[in-house]
Amino acid sequence: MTCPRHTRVAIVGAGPAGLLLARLLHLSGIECVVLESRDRAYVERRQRAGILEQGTVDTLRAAEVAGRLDREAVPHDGIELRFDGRRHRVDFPTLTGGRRVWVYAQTEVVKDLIALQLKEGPPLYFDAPVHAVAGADTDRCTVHYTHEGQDRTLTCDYVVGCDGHHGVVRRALPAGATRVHERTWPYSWLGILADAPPVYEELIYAHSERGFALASMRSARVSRLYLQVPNGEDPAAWPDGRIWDELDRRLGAGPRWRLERGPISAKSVLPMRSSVTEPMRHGRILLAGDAAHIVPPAGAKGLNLAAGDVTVLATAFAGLYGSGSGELLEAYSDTCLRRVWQAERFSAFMTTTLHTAPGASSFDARLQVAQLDRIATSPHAAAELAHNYTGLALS
Ligand code: RFL
Ligand code: PHB
Repeated sequence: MTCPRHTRVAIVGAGPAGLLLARLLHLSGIECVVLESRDRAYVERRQRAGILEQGTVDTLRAAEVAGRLDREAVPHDGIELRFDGRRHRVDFPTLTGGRRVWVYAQTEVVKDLIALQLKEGPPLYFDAPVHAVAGADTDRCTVHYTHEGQDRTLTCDYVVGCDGHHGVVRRALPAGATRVHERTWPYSWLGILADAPPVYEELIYAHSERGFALASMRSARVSRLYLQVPNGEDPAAWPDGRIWDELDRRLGAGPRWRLERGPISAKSVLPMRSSVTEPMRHGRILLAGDAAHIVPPAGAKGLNLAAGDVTVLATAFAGLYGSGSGELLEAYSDTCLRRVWQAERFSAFMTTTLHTAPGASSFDARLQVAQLDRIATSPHAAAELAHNYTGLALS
């Protein structure tokens, strides 16, 4: 296969950030190439996020990749909080003037974007790991990668690192060019995918003395469920029966109600980190999505932030290559970081409010319940949650 030797924008990584950026650039007539280290099947199978903000859906529609999403995604107008033996529903449209979220798995977004890109372009190479990037401070960048057993190079005007939290592009930036702010959380999630109908029509976020639980879904027949577990937990310590029993307890099952059980098709432990790299650009190298920042998943923000970054970036490149104005590209990092820090703040709030930290006292637990009670009884507190969950209207 002949691979291009030069392009305008080289995109490293075919997760949601890289694929959506490629699609948006393609629609603006800006030449780009996507290089992905894994194979297509692996990228399409990776189980991750499940909630799309309205702004993300709007971007996918503008990118003309929302045909299946518009048929299959399920709008959600609220979430349920369970705590202290109580249930409280947070109604998004009432509290936010009409905003909502959509249940449509990241795997499906990725499949839709890949199918379209392989049909219409721009070039997308799987099994093409990038191992070095050079030239951030020069007038041209070089990307070194391997494909079909051969070492290759791609020169370009700009490189965008959409290669996730463990990617290579961030590490290619000169020492001292960026600063990383981070926090490791003292607990993880055990996530499962089960062939069982969702327990409830909306997501349930449950606080309990035994730790946090989340009941989400992928379809009318497939549930996605999470349990807080200690860091370093081995999934093998959680046979299926133990998982269902624990979910029942944390979600407040009683004599008249318990989860409908089914075969578990995937089981893994996800550590949690918050991290932001500032700035998100140095010279000709830019970072987007998880390559620049990660959030703990309780706020459902990771994928939505990635979509937000590349929307800003695509508009900036359109300005540069269309009218020759680099103003938006200059502002890229600052524009994104404002929204990123709001998402970090909200994700940290959801995490600390809902999880039981090791060594937490009964005082800590009562404070959490008081916080949740405040959301349940104050429209202002509920609106703050609803606005953040559905996505803040920041440019
Ligand atoms: P991705 O999806 O990690 O994609 C990065 C892509 O880059 C490729 N890559 C390389 N390609 C070429 N050369 C290299 N040297 C490369 N190194 C890496 C990778 O193979 C991959 O295809 O990042 P992106 O596009 O920024 O998208 C971000 C989202 O994936 C992420 O924010 C969310 O999925 C976060 N996240 C979750 N968010 C939620 O809102 N809810 C969740 O339940 C949830 N679960 C998760 C998650 C993230 C996880 N990771 C990253 C560990 C579960 C996991 C396991
Ligand atoms: C999911 O469906 O995977 C999901 C939903 C909401 C979250 C995290 C994960 O906050």
